[in-house]
Amino acid sequence: MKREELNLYFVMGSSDCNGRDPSGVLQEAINGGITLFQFREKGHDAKVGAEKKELALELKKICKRHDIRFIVNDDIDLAVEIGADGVHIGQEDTAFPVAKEKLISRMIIGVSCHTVEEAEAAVNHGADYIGVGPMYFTTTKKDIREVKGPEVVRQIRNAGMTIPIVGIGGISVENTGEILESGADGVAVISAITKAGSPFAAASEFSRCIGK
Ligand code: TZP
Ligand code: MG
Repeated sequence: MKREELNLYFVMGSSDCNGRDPSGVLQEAINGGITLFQFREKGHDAKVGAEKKELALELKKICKRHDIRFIVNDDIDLAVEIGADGVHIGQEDTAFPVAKEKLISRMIIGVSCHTVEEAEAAVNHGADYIGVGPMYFTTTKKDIREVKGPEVVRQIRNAGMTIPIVGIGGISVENTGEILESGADGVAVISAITKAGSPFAAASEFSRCIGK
């Protein structure tokens, strides 16, 4: 994948949208300039089964219309079934080789990493990009690891890794600059867009700040 695709990575599921229609939120975010989308359907009221699939297909269609690639969080079977562009897996999710085996070739695989060691393992497995975080404190994900800030990204770059990196966790327009300065190719954002009064305005501000 082109590293520019990670510039403004929007991550979202229905429970992130404050009761708003996820399709509308996604459409606004796309209009505001997001460069990649991840469907992350989590939380106590998350959709499952047929409803989850239906929402995934709806959001994928919107992405496709605008040439934004559509990544599915964790659910490899769903990703394959609906012809997603890729998957994103965490350290506690399906092991990389198992995921790789199930996927259709050319599908993107992103991996969440929290340390230089995890990043090295992901690179060795052949990950297309890594998500590093949490950069800052966030209440969006309940089981977050220790907050280490952009310093981890700097350590990964200093260890010589050139893999595309996106920072995640508590990212706002205000702290985006320091994430990019640490060596990340972009920012992955949930609440700063989904909980904004105007997801369009929020995504537009990020785009301006990233300047690409
Ligand atoms: N992984 C690490 S932090 C996080 C995920 C999925 C949540 C990011 O959400 P927000 O609202 O942008 O802090
Ligand atoms: Mg996960």
